[in-house]
Amino acid sequence: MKDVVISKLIVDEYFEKLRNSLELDVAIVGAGPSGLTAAYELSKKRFKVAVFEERNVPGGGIWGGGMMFNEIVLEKELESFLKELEIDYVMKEDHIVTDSVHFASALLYRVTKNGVPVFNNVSVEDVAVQDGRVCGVVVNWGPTVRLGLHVDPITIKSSFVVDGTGHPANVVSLLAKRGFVEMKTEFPMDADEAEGFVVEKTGEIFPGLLVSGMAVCAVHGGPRMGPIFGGMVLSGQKVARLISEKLR
Ligand code: 48F
Repeated sequence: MKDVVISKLIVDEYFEKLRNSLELDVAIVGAGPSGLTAAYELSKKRFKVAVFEERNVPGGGIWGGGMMFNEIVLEKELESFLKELEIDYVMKEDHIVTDSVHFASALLYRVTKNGVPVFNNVSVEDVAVQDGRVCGVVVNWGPTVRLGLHVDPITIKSSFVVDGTGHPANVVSLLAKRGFVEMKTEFPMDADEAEGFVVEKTGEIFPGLLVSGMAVCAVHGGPRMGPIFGGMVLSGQKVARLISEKLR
């Protein structure tokens, strides 16, 4: 029966992918622009990386552009990054403007093409901590977590974990509520200030746990910003650089 062959192929391939991801160099939580950029940069250096995304559709806040006007803006300094990824864009008023669906698709294509598994529908509900260091992520199905079902998770070992969960900083908040770290809150909108703030404060917040993207503003008390994505890309690049240095 063809249907059973199809089921077998899916189950076999998925479990091989999952089994190969049980011990990682880097677990990236959240498939938004910063997490995907970090995954892309780390994959170029051949580190063992996986991305965990609680929603069905990876890409985070990219798809919707600003208020569902599906265009995003980046600083002109990111031109070489867009060229590297073969993303089309226009340059206007000293800024890059690109179609958000095109940008999200290109980033996802490059990450997966480089062999990084993106586990969509998988939520990171906790971290593993041993000897005062984050050493893995505790995962469950996204819908299981959302519905509050009483189902125990499984654990994935990782030398480093990146909180790329955007505005709520969901991973850092797990440590904050236990008193391991202090967490501030995101400040009101100010794109001029926010872009630089995000990049400057991107880094390790607790041994083994780094924070990137908008989660940085929630953790360190920086302003939010609208659909300008240069800071997200630069933050993803910086977190990848910091981890690469530590892993080497
Ligand atoms: O919010 P998001 O796009 O993160 P980001 O990389 O980029 C922020 C921008 O999109 C935008 C902005 C700047 O222009 O203000 O908002 O900082 O993506 C975060 C992803 O993390 C997922 C969530 O579904 C989203 O796709 N996520 C959140 N919590 C978890 C998670 C979790 N516990 N486990 C897995 N995924």
